[in-house]
Amino acid sequence: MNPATSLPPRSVSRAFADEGPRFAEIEAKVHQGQRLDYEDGVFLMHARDVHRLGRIANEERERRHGNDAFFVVNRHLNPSNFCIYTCKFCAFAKKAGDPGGYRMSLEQVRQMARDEFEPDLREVHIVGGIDPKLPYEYYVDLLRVIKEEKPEIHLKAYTMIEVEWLARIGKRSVDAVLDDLLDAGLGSCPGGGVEVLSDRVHQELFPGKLTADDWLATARAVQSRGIPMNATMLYGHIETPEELVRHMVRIRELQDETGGFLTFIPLAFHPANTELSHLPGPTGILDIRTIAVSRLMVDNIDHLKTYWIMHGLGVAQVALRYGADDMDGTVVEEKITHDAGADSPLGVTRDELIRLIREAGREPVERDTTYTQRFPVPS
Ligand code: V47
Repeated sequence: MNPATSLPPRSVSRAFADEGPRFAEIEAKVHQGQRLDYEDGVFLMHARDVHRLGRIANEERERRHGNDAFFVVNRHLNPSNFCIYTCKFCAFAKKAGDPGGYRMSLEQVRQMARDEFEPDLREVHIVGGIDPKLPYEYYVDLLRVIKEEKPEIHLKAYTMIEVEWLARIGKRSVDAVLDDLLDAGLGSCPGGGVEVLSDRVHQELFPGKLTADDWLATARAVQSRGIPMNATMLYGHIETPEELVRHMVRIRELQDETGGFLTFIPLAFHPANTELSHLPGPTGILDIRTIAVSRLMVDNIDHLKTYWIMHGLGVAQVALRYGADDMDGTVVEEKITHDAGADSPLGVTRDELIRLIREAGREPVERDTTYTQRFPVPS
């Protein structure tokens, strides 16, 4: 027999021939614009031919965004690391008396905005611990202080965990909290705090924090006020592939209802200095698989972010060819992942992001937070 004639079609690996028919079904659905179902997602989370999965995700990514790869010139601000919650995956949170605990005064925030914010900064990403010592007014005034110093900067501030906490300590409805935050300059909300929408994982890793239903209800309230937000998904710890697919489906269901999510962001768990430090953390293949499956399953959120702080710069470059279209930003000073052992840099320059994106064969596009404006990048 001529070995050449017995080869499977080009780029379909012989080693994974048993997966061929199922992949072909999924490919046909994607090409026809049909929604993948939960079982499709579970198949893809287990499929051995990650390259074929990536090729389908990449086609879908290029259909939506061509060769563009987005980034934002931003920085992170974590006003306090004191937190009432004890989440097993977290190395950032401190209790009173712990070494390394800090809380910024509003005057320190003002000084930082005045003296340290870069001239081309477009976004500040603000998230902190649930600090029992900070009053309601601090959260509102913190936004106001930054806006007084730098009115043009977009404030992406406070997860659903913080929004719900503010309603509690402020003795107000979530809607009234949002009124105050909007009045002080809130532009959008980051997607953290959701972790995995699974009661089992919630019970095991972050009991006491918002349940899946409560996170979704708070997100619904935020989005129905017209506030754009993101959704994250923390993977690579004790969750099962099925739980990740269920998370994607639940986020997608809310997006069908509201349309308010801008970006979906899979976050790679870092175990060091956490109660889960015995776990190995995600592998490169799980990173790439999760990106690709997210692109295909979360079909109604336009953007998919590879958060290079957690993926590392190398995996983030590869992710841009496996479904991701956004590399987040310059970040400047990251604490949550670096407290948990990340070996990525604390931040990168705009020029470095542009270089990394170009090296991945993509066209860098500097964006604002909501993807409504694009800014020229040097050629
Ligand atoms: O909610 C905590 C996660 C999140 C660890 O909206 C950990 O644009 C890995 O939400 N290993 C905060 N992850 C970060 C976040 C985020 C990041 C970038 C962009 C956006 C956005 C949002 O980090 C937390 C939690 O899920 N996290 N500890 C850890 N050890």
